[in-house]
Amino acid sequence: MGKVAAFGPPPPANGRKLLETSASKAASKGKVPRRHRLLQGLLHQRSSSRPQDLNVYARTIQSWADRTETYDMMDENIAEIGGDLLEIDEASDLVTPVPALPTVAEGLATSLCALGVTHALGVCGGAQALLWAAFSKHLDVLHFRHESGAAFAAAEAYFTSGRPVVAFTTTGPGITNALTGMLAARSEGAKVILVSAYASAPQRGRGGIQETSGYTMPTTGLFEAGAWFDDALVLETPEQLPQALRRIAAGLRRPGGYVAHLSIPNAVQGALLTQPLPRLMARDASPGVSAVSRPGVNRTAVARCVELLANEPFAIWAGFGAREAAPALLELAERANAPVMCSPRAKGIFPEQHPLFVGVTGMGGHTAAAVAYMREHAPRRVLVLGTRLGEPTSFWNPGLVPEGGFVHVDIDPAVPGVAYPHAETFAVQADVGDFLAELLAAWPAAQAKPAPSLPRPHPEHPMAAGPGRVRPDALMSAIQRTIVDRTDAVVLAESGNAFTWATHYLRFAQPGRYRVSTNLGSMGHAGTGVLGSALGRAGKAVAIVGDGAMLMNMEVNTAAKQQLPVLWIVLNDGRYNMCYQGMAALDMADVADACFPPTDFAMLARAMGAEGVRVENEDGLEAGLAQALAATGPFVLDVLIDADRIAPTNGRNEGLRPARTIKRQEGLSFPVIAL
Ligand SMILES: Cc1ncc(C[n+]2csc(CCOP(=O)(O)OP(=O)(O)O)c2C)c(N)n1
Ligand SMILES: [Mg+2]
Repeated sequence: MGKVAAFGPPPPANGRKLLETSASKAASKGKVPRRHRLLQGLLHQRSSSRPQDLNVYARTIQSWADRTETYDMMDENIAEIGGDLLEIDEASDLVTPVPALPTVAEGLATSLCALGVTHALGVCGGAQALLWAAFSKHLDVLHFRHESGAAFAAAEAYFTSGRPVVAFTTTGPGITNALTGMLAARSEGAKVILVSAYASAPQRGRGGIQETSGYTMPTTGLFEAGAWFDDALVLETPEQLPQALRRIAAGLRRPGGYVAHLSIPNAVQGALLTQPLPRLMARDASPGVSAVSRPGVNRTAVARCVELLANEPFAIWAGFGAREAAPALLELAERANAPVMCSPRAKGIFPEQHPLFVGVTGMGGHTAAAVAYMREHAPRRVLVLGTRLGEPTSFWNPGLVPEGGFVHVDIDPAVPGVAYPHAETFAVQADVGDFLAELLAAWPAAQAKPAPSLPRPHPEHPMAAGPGRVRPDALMSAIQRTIVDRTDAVVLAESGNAFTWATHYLRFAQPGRYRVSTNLGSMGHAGTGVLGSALGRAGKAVAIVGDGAMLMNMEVNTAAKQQLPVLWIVLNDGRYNMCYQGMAALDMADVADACFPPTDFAMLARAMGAEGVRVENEDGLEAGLAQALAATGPFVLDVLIDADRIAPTNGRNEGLRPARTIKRQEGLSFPVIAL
């Protein structure tokens, strides 16, 4: 018994014809039925065999059929060729086609499917034709206009769907284009598998089109695990695929993010698998189900946390890593009357309207309110849950370090203590949800400390429509009323003034409603990632973006093709305004030009197959938003905003001042940010 594998598209008509002619010739010459059936068996393979192979088989068989004297030899030879293709039952003389083993591309596509992937987002190219075809058969493939947009969208689709997502590219520029989005996926903690094409071994170094190899591109980092990817591999033979899949399954099972790169030479994409692939299932890649997914919670550490926290007032500082633990976080805060502050990415994990909410720290947040709380209420310790306390969250502000230091819980043991190396830190490695469950179980029933009275951190929204262009704060107020409070749409805010206005003004009451990338903070992330958000939740997603970012990476045409329910709200000010205002704050606005010609985004949207409306003043805001929300497909709301209204960057520009002008605090190796 032998096997033959499937290989790409069905054979061309001439291959099929030859086979059919051979079969009928053999039959007409009165050959034994077994041979006829062998030929029919080969015919059965036609939909799954490589065209060139079929042609060879067909010609060989035809020549045998024409020469009856080679009849006995034919038996042997057919067995030799057909033995690979067919199962022959000697007793009954029955011949059946062996189920074909797939190609690498096919095997990869079906395995990714089995691991829970449903979507592949990318841009096509000749070198990944077989991958593209295989993905198209087994996954929902969405073509983007730029690979980075595809990768940003893949990351965001992960966050709204909880499923790993494939990003795919061709060789060379396809891979390099995807890198920013992949870096964002990694820094955000998404699960994205990049599948790309690589030059076939015999062609490397010979000047191939878009050659992708060590001769033309850096291999370190791109095709090896490191700072770009958790796992990266060039698949040199089909035999490596099972191992690669096992690695991917293990990576997907990890708590937190996982970003892999599998690059496949085109000869290997079409190569037949020589053994069946391991049978994978979505649960092999699910951190929720797998026994090895998360470290357990150390009870001794929990007991120590109770000692450190329960006897004196403490505050909680929640990050994105706490997003699946919102109910437990609320319970702990309310049982202990512990005030809660959060990182920008954690908005909504603790309800922002709650009386115990101190404010958002960091980029665009309410750092002044948080520092005032720390000064006036002087909690003994701060329980940090799932944030690395990096610059976008803390600005490394010493005013946020409590007297007794941090109790810092993170799934990543490398996180605690790093942002504030001088602060006393009790580190606990655990999933935040698992930790809180144990902590609540061990929490003393004794009377909680009285709840402090805290001012509301969010500024009042301007209600009355002002004259002239739209004030960004008035826009946020309208977005709050029409989108945040009245729909369940996911809102993404783009790097630029957009994310400072949104983080500062919008108020969320649930996790999963607000997305912002603050660490990598790449322009283009929200404006293109929003397609993934909509795709992943099969519902409305809204991106608040600057005009500069919108011009940098635009996927309106992609959304139009798919009729995705995406709404872009463009802060149209004809400037890289965050940079403009930043330079002005540093007294350098007159030496550096951050302006660009005005753009009509409503017209641009219509030109690309989406709907578009321009709002020129605050009177038109509500109607514009209502129209935008009513749209079932992509919609661009082009809002002419007042560019001179200073965005709430909150200390960021101070951090950029030349070092000599910044106060230094003894014992700290970083500049103190003035508030
Ligand atoms: C890829 C990338 N390049 C450059 C930057 C630096 N940067 C941050 S905000 C900004 C200007 C954003 O302009 P725009 O999108 O128009 O938003 P605005 O601040 O004007 O609202 C720039 C250039 C960045 N964050 N990402
Ligand atoms: Mg702008």
